Amino acid sequence: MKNERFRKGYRLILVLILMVSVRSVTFAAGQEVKIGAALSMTGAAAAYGATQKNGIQLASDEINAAAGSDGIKIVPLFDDDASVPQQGINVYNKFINADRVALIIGPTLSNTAQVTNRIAQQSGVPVLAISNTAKGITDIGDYIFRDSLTEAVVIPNTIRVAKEKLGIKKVAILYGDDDAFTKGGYDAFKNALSEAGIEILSEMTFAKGDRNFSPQLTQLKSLNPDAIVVSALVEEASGILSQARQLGIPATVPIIGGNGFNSPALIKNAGESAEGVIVGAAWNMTSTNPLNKHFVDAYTNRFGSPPDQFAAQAYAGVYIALEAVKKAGSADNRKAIREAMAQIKDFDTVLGKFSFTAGRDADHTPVVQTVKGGKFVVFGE
Ligand code: 1QQ
Repeated sequence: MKNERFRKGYRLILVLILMVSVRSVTFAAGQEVKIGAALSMTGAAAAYGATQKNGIQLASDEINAAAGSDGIKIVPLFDDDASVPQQGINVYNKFINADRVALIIGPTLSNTAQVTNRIAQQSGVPVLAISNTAKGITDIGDYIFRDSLTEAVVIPNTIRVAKEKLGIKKVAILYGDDDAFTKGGYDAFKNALSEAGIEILSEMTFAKGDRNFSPQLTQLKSLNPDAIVVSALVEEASGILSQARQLGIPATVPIIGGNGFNSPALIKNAGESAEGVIVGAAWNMTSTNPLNKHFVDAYTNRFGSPPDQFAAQAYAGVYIALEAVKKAGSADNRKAIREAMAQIKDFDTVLGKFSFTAGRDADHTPVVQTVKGGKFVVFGE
């Protein structure tokens, strides 16, 4: 009798342990999860914000239509960070205190993130960056994650491939010295170039909003570099490409860019002058990963033009956020969502199998692209 009771009690404890450890929490049907999306819809980074918004909208609508995701309904709240830190702060404060979001995706620029993310960290609100590639963003604290590969990871690979394929020996660098991303990209290029034994003939700067790059390009042309390395956001990058060719720097001198080049806006703005550009990326349109074809087709059908890397990282970001919410078993417990996010491993996304590093950065293989016939195509890996 005593034994029987013991056995029953034992079984009950086992079942309880199982229930807690499996955590197959189901949400009430239609349980809303508010995600704040701070994106650059205007200003210097507006070209990126537009496709990021599309990626987030598409993923959210797919999740909500499927309704199979434990009943979760994603409610994306979009707001414009205007590509400047102060507006990013306003948007973050609204998301955190008024909307009471479960987590925040964005802001678009590292330059804004390095300020806004401190607010989220202090408030205990998880942030999933989808396009910040500068050093130090996730070092702000343990609530800060990113699915965007850092320039420190991508650029050495770009330089290695460019050197192997083009035999580059000497370059000139042109970079924006007033932005966390363009400056960080410059640092990463400089390190990678010296590690690769490539000579730097000259380093020149510009500022966000500059339109005339002929003083720098004229000087640069006289140095006869094998390639020009540019760390810039897309508006300035487009001007540099067009003016370099107008000033007679031949197409045989390729321009190597950083993450800011990964937008179709570059090709649209610079036209012919964008041909032959070389840029490292976190994603390629023709990636054979099984989720990618669906994503590219669904995005193209809905928005009338194919996605870019920023759309892919945004789309992946929503699914990563959903996975964290599901694992946390809560639609609004920010601490539990943070903890679940840190556990994400080998999760299938359009970026490939996704895991965070111990430092909450993205961890997958970059690709090197070139522009050919008005399109980004794989240059090497
Ligand atoms: C950053 C970037 C930009 C190009 C994002 C759009 O990589 O600011 O970190």
